[in-house]
Amino acid sequence: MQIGLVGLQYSGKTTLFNILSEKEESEQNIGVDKAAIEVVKVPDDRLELLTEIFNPKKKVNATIEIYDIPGLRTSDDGKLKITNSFLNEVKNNDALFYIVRQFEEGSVPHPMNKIDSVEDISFLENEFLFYDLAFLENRIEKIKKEVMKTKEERLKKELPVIEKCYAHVEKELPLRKLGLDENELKLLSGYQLLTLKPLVIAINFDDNSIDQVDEYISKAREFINDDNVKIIPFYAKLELELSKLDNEDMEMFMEEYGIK
Ligand SMILES: Nc1nc2c(ncn2[C@@H]2O[C@H](COP(=O)(O)OP(=O)(O)O)[C@@H](O)[C@H]2O)c(=O)[nH]1
Ligand SMILES: [Mg+2]
Repeated sequence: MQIGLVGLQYSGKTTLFNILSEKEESEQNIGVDKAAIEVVKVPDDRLELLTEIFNPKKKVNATIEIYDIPGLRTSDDGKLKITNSFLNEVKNNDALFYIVRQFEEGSVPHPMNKIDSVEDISFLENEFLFYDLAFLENRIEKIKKEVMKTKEERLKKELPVIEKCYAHVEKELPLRKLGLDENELKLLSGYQLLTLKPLVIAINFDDNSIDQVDEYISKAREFINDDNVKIIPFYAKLELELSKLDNEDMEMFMEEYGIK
């Protein structure tokens, strides 16, 4: 299965990607905006978590492709730029991992100059809702035309499902919260609807924001309001340091920072 790391520029995607893929420092692409695919053999709790959520049958020796999607940047008008190539790269994943930032770091400015992980989650959700809404609207029109011409049974069955999805997304609710049944999901499986994809949200903290972990995890949970979405803290920079230490030093380090 393929998981896409999605987020704004400088949220820590590539750092996380490097930790998960256990890249040597010399091969790392930190700060670089390059899409990369990597096959990773579940060496990490987070991937364990993902295989449990998404892929229980294949847990043994599961390999997961992690896709480091180039981050969203602002264009000249100061707004974040959503391009078709970005959306296409998001679409191609079986599950999404939102990487949002809750660390201050002067040398790497947040694209909107505002550190607020919930706002970034909300931004991604809204853009993806908007994409789904446009897709569904188009599809409804197409089906209606086709049904008049061909009276095809499959399309007749599809229409109410698409309309139900449309009505839900129109209320600004993600499709993962619609509770679609197996048949409905099957009908939709070819369409790559973004808010239907299984989601994990990872909030990136550092040693200055570590005491805010509970606060921001709760805020994100309140915003998402969906028990099927896992929300986890991670510590990109600290973990990168950790990955260079041996076991004994690592335990001391983790204790010092209160990382479990
Ligand atoms: N202080 C601090 N810096 C971080 C943290 N995570 C990432 N960075 C830095 O932010 C920059 C961008 O990180 P990167 O992983 O390339 O972000 P991406 O644009 O989302 O891929 C790099 O210089 C990282 O070292 C963090 O938790 N704390
Ligand atoms: Mg990057």
